[in-house]
Amino acid sequence: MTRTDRYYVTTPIYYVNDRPHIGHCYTTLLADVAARFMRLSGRETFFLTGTDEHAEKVVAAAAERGITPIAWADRNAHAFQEAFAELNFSNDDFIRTTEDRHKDKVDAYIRALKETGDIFLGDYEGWWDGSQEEYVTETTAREHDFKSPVTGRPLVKRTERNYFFRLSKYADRLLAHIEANPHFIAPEARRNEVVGRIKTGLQDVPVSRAVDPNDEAASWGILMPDDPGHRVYVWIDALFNYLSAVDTDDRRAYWPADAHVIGKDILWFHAVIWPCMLMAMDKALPGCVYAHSYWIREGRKMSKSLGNFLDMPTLRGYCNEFGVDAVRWYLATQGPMGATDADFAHGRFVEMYNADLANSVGNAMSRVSNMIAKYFDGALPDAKGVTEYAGHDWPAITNAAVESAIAKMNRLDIPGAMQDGLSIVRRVDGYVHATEPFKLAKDESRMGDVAAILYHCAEALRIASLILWAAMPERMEEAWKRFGTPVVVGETPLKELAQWGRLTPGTPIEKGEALFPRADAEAPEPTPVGDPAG
Ligand code: ME8
Repeated sequence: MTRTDRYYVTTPIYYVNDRPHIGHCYTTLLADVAARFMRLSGRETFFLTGTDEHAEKVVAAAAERGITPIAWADRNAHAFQEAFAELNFSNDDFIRTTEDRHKDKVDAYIRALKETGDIFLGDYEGWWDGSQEEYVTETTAREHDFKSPVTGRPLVKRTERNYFFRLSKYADRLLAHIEANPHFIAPEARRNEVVGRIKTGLQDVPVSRAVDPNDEAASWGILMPDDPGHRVYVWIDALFNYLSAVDTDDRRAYWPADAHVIGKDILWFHAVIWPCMLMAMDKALPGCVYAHSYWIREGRKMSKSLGNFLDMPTLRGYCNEFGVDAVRWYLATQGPMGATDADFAHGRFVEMYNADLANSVGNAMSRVSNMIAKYFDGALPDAKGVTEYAGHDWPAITNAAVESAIAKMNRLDIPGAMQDGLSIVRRVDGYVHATEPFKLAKDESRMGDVAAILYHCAEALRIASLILWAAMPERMEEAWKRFGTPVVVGETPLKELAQWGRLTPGTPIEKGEALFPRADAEAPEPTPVGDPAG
């Protein structure tokens, strides 16, 4: 099997101290849409997400509650798993950094890097941001008045004897790689930021923290091989997850990952430190590090201090009211995939729901099935080989949309690919409007035209539904059922499934309830469902 037949996509592994919120769900949704699309395309796909559990604050949070760190981590990792199941994510695995399968690999990777001299012991002095568990550069510290750029808490000067990774050694190779692979860091604005910063010079980075072996907290994490006085820095531990999860005989062929989908906050680790570590380990680099921007809420930044994160109870409220697929659609198509942030605003949600789903996809599907019910007793009519009518060359139209969606998904342009699906639906609307089958049906001699028109509409909508399925699996599977064309994902590749003419005349077409009932633009925001803390 060649590389292009496989697809490996990852999300960040999330800090287990937080409750899942829209940000975690968004990144994981993007990876889910990509994974689903690739599976449908016929690629052998592996989609990984998980939790990052060895942070110092996990020990503190557990102690506050009088439970063990692992009990606290279990509880919260479970909350992420549940949230992701509610949103119908299709991850193939969920890695937790506290699992032996991860810890054992990290130990082996670090040993190998010590062996080659890429990890060595040295002294480090810097500004420590305790709230983020990371050092910030002298420049950043000054710019933020020696306070954390994220939480505003004071930075402290710390000196440590640490193990370091020889990042400086790889700067030139990394720059050359970024130049030779224009999509390696996306979107482009992010790539330019990273390149600019690399050019100012790369310093070796600490990869361990000194610990007191007698301190109970020290046992939380992965100890440096052969040196119990040091623990692997949580960020280094976490980055290895992308490799450790597939570093087994049955999964090894998935490496390198095709895409690491992340938020802009963690770009440096993914676009600079991680690729250099991979070079040091003599491993191939991922195809793309895609760093999206942030969701904000009704025009305001979401933050822990403001306590206004759009949380699971709120998202669940939307899912209950509009359906899981409507929430997935809004996030996937209106989200901050580019270099600017996106606003989650209730008014906008309802507007897009009505425009894209109720009035377009749902309306076109019910209109066409209603006419088939009325004029052909619910059995799909025969177009008798006519594929071009009233200036619409349907095989060409649908083929172009599918080709375009595939090309866009290959560079993770998810909103663009979804618009390709929607564009077919809009063409169907325009076609019905232009040809007026409901008027032609009044004339018995024109029933052949009506049959051709309705076959074209149903077939075009079937092909649109294949593209839209990645974002809206549940509703599109319902559409497949109604059109009598259930799809076993991965069995027949998308290009073949999307060939014109696969719908068989005579197939019963079910009417059913509206796929996306129209929403009242004046109705208030849905009531949150469930306990925000639990
Ligand atoms: O950083 N909008 O974990 P984390 C969109 N454990 N996405 C958002 C967001 C927002 N407002 N807020 C957060 C960590 N995110 C580390 C990662 S990976 C080896 C280790 C998303 O729980 C976004 O994907 O803080 C961001 O990168 C991620 O949550 C940070 O999750």
